[in-house]
Amino acid sequence: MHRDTTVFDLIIQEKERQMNGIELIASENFASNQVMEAAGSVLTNKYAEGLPGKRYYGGCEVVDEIETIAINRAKELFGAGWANVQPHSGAQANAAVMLAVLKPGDKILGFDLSHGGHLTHGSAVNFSGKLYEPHFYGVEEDTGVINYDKVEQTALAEKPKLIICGASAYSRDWDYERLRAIADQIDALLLADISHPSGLIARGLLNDPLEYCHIVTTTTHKTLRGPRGGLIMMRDDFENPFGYKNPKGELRKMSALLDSGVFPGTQGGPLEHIIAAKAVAFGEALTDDYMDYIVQVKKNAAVMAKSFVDKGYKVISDGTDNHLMLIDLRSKGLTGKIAENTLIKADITINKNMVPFDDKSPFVTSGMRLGTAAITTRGLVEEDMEKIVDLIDNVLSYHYDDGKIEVIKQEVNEWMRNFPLNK
Ligand code: DSN
Repeated sequence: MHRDTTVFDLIIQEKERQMNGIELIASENFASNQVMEAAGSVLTNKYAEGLPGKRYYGGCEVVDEIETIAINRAKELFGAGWANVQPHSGAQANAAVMLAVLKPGDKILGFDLSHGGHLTHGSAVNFSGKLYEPHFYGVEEDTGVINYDKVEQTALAEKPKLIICGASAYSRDWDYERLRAIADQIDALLLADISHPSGLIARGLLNDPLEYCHIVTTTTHKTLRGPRGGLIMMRDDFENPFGYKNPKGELRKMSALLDSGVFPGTQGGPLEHIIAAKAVAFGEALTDDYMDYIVQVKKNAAVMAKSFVDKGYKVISDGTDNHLMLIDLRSKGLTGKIAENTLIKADITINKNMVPFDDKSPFVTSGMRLGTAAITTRGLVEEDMEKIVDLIDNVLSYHYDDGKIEVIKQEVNEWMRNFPLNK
């Protein structure tokens, strides 16, 4: 068959881009070769609607085994009692949960997108804000940290059916115990979306949401370093508190509601090639090598945040507990848009991000978000974080000087060539 060089030349180009640059987008990582091999395997050819042992198609014996391994490894990794590995993404996982537990118009309470939350936690432009009635909590302007007393006040006043915790740009750990106590006062369910810090949570470096949250969702490709995808988990199954019954008139278990929220509720055939890649990634995340990696991710982020503070940058909440940080650039007279567009000229990739109480639009923003998951996979350690902050500070200080930025780009490219993407 004719080789499609049009597409494959571009894939080679993208690999070069990833090799040459310093990747600081907090939600990205470099999957291992065996994760990518599974994701690119013949399993893409198979239809397998349903669950292992209960499929709507023949020939599912092998994918049943693979999906069962993925489920069991996810449970072992997170200490979960139940897992569904089929969601195509974090957004799909959240859609399935909401379809399972909410009716259109029900109230939800989530972390404000402009304070670091996620689109699927109630944003007006997302299904979660269109189908349900969203309410929000945020951080304090002076500390950049969530005030749980205010979360409680809003929860008691609005009585949402679902409280959502978790974020895309919040660098502090979560008080799941307090949130559960709040949820219990109003008989709400508590959902934790741990998409960003799931790798740190899996290996015990942050509080454990499964101990207190009814349901936990995550992506599998951020700190977890697997293929792009989603996952839903519970520590313990329970009868749904909303009176949803099966055709026999029995109260439905939450696991049954969640399974049907994924399929047939929001998805068709599962991506068995991606599920195999998830199984491989969960296996990797259980190893000592991954433990060393994720500990280094956290150390690198702490050093990077401190280096920014030392150079006079305003890091929201003054530091980080996890792999990421959010920086308010207003004190430097810069916007997120300028920072993103200038740093990319030096092959340093970050993303512009709203900061809490931002006065700029989401297309401009006052902030930038950075994370250490990807560069740590490449083998960078604490002293390299100081060097990266120096490079970023130089680029931003001379953002008007293309000649100087070109010199920094050469330095970045030569330096990064020493580090493989992954092994
Ligand atoms: N787009 C992801 C992130 O960058 O955090 C969240 O969906």
